[in-house]
Formats: sequence, C-alpha cells, structure tokens
Amino acid sequence: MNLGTFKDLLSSFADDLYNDLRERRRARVIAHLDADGLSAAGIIISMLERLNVNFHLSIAKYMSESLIKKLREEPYDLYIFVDIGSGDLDLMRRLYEANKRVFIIDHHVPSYEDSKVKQLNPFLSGLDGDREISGSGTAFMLYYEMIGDHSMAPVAITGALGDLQEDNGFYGLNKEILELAKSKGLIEVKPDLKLFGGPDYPLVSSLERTVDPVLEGISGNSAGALSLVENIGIPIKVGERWTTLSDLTDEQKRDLLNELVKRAGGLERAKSLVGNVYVYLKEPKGSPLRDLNSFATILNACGRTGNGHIGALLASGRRGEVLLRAMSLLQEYRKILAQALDRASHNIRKVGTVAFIDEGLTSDTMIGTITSILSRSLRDTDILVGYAPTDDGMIKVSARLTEEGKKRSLNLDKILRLASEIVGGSGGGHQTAAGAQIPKEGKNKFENALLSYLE
Ligand SMILES: [Mn+2]
Repeated sequence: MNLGTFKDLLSSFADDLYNDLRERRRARVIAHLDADGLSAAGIIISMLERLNVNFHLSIAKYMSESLIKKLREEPYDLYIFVDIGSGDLDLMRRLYEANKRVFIIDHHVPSYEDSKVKQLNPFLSGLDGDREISGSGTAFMLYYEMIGDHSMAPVAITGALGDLQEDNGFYGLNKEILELAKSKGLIEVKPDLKLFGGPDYPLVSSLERTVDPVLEGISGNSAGALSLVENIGIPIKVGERWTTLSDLTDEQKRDLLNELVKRAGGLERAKSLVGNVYVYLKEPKGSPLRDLNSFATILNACGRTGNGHIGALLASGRRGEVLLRAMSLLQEYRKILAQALDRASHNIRKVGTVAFIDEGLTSDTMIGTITSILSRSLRDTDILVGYAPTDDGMIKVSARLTEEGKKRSLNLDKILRLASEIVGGSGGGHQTAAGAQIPKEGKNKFENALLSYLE
C-alpha cells in the first residue's frame, strides 16, 4: 500500500481547498445520491460548517451535459464534487473553462489527471478505490486533515458498507479508519446475525424490517415477525422494554437462525444474514442508526426516493425530525422497490450469457439496485444489464457481474466504458458493477459491442 503519496496528495489538496474556501466563503457542493455519496456529503457539509463556509448542496444521480450546463450558469465560483466527478473529467473541464474552481473528492476510476481540476482520489496514489476506500472515506480523510477530529469516522465506514467494500472485514485505508474509530470508542465490530437495526434494536421490528434476503412471511409483516419470535419461545419483552438480539442466549439465536434460513429459502440465500456487525456506540440503543449497515440502508432510501438532502443531513449528525422523515422514506422506498423487482424479474431478456432488463420497467434511480439484487440469483448468466430512461432523453445503463461472471474475472468498468464510447455515450465504474449513459438510438450498437467483448 502506497500511503505515503496519498498523504502528500491529501495535504496539498487540503491546502488548495482551504485557501480557496478562505477567500470565497461559499461553495457549491454536488454529491452522488447513493449511501456512500450521502455519507460523504454529510462529512463535507460538516467540514464547511466547522470552517464557517456557506454552501449550497445538490444531490446528483450522475454527471450529465445538462447538469454541467446548469452549474456553469450558477453564480458560484467554487465547486466541490463528492463521490462523483472523477469519471467525467471532460464535463468537469467545461466548468473550469467557465472560470470556476473545481475540486473533486472521489474514489471512482479517474478518466485522467488534469492540472486544472483538483482531484482527491485514491487511484491517483496507486490505492484501490474499489476496495480500500470509499467516497465517504476519502471525504473523511480530508475532514480529519482539515479539522483534526475523528468523530465522523463511523460515517466514513457507513459509506464503505453502502458501497459493499466490506468482505469479512476492511482493507487498506478503510481498515485504518475503522481502527481509529475502534480505538476512540466509536465503533464496535462483532460477528452476529445481521438484522435491520442491529443487536440493540427491538427484535420484532428488526425481523420485520430485514429485507435482504427476503424472509418469507416476515419481511414487511409485523404479525408474522411477532409470531415467529413467540413460536421459538422468546419472550417479546424483557421487563418494560422490547427484547433485542443482544438479550438472546446462544441457543435462542441458533433456533432463530435455523428458522430464518428456512424463511430465506436455503443456506445460500441466507448467507448475508451472518457476518460482521458494526455498532455505532455513540447512537442510543434502539436507534436504527446504531447499526451502520442499517444507517447505509436508510441513506440509500433517502437518495433513491429523491430526498438525498435528508440523508446528507442525517449523515452530518442531525437527528429528531430528520431521522423520523428518513424512516418514513425507508418505508416508501421498500414499497416502490418490491413492485419494481417483481416487474423486472418477470421481464428478463437473455442473449447468450447476458441478461437484459429493458427500459420502461423502472426508473433511473432504481435500476442500479434492481440489477444488484437480481444479479445475485441469476443462473447461467455472466452479466445483468438494466436500462432506464434519463431525465435528459438518454438511456441509463446499469450492469452487474453475477457470481459466474466474477469467476470469469470480467471487467465491467472497461466493457461499459468501451461499449458506451462507441455510441457516443460515457460509462465506467468498478470491475463488478458499472454504469453508462448512452443515446437512445445507440442501444442496439451498444449491446452488440458489449456482447462482442465477451467472446
Ligand atoms: Mn462511492
């Protein structure tokens, strides 16, 4: 790991940004709408508040011509992009050509280096932004450098969980941030059942709100969750308060897990029910944010329902009304997602080992989630590709490797980049998950190009 050069990049980026902020006292912030982007946004707006800088925050699904056009016309001259931007340097250049100062805090593969656009990106120091650090981790490193305060470290871990960088633990800078959070008493990690809300959340609500995997008769069903707990012989309350997972004996936990495996439809599907649980010790017991995986789930729901600003405020540390609103967005999101999943799974088109979900079945904010979920259960398939119409008349493409595709070591970042460029679009992302935007009339040509790279 080449931490030395990242530390150099970090301190020069921080100096440049600090000087610009001190001069201008206001900034335009654009953040990506997923859990990592909103975690990163929360960290950056906290930083700006601590530095007494006014800001205007927007949440973006992705960079586009129309967004850059709009931003160019705005009366700001300092722009900060968070968890977005590195893959779209051609668009970013158009901002500094309009005399704007551009700062990017991102962990997506950069299109290239450009002296005019300041990028804080682990890839530029030889670190792996797919695995070793997230957008929120990158934002946290900057926050820590500027403010010297570790309290936002759990938010950085939340974003990394949202971007699925945890795999039996964390690596690289993620691990360093986690160790910092542990040493300061902010996070505790333990292997446990991974239910919504974590080990200190009311068990019946935990079960009802766990949807990954879907638990037959329990997910979204409070009566079902209640009767499951009763049937196993677990009392619903301990004294005056609701029973939580932490109250269970090892034997009760084993009985519960056995029942959940059945309800999930087998061991393979139930795999994600067991693993590391990340407990945010500063959140009160009974708060859904005490479990960082659930925190990420809630942020994601805020973004996908078009309410990313609520998620960013939550990540910055606001609670009360903001948390209540976020929880109702989670409920709304789950309803929409269940309907979209049902439609998409009944309309899959196969060409060789690639499965397609055509546009018209779901929105461009949901298609990524739909392809992520469905890619886990597809057989005899290497790649799942989903399409959805965008606001500016293009097609959004979302692609995921299946388990089989991962074994073949296909590289979706490269495949989507090449195939979208052929039709005048743009794309890229990570090796196992990537996206693109292409013109409508280029869909067939895009698809043929994509298929040709698999031969
Ligand atoms: Mn990210």
